[in-house]
Amino acid sequence: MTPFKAKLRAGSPLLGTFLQIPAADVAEIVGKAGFDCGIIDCEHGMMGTDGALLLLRAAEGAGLTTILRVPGVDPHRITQALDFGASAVMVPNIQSRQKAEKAVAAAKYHPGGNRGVCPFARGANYDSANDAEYYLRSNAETAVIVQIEGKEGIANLHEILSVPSIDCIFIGPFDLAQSLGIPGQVTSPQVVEAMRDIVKRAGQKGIAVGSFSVTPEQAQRDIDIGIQFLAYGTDTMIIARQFRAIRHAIVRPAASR
Ligand code: 3PY
Ligand code: MG
Repeated sequence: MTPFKAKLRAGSPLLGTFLQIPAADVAEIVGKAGFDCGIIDCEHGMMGTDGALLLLRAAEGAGLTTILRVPGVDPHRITQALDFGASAVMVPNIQSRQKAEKAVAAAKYHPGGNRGVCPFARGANYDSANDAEYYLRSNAETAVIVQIEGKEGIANLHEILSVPSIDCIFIGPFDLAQSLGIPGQVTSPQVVEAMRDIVKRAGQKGIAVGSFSVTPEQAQRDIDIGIQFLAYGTDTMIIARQFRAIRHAIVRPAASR
């Protein structure tokens, strides 16, 4: 399975979705539907660590590249995500250079950081103790995605972008809209302008940008403004919308009495 970083480097737009339901079947369904990647969401939703591991295994079997979103800038959770075997870690709400550095340090072995070492973890192929290349290979292959989703992160974007080993900036339009004082208004000109600015500034540093969309029109607009990594909805959203659409589409006669 191609790691997220390699897919990103290939340059074409990537399609993913957030996986919040701790059922292996969903990861398989998404993989077999031909999506590029699944973001196992341990920030929101109902995903515990056991569920995350289950999904990682199922996703791999279905050819779906995995990203694990941790709940925050927690070095233990970041290390654990990579030890589990996720090919990328996504860290929410990065507001400063220090937080970005902390995230990267937890994801990279020396000399790129101080990631906790266990050469017997799943992500280390269960035994890399005698593999001298393991540390460098892992540093080179695993991706770090940091989320910019607030005014503070935008204000400090220049410094955040200068932290080595950040592979992708992921915009969180819902948190961003809230931070701009317009919660829920993810397609408002203010949010879109902020997104354009992030894409432009990250592009100047050669860093790819991803974002979250909840309608095909929004996803198309994201492509138009230069978003390379499209995360379309969550599994919960897609299932809920389909069930509701079917309920509305089937016209049932009213009861006769
Ligand atoms: C947001 O919109 O805030 C996100 O983090 C998307 O997952
Ligand atoms: Mg968010």
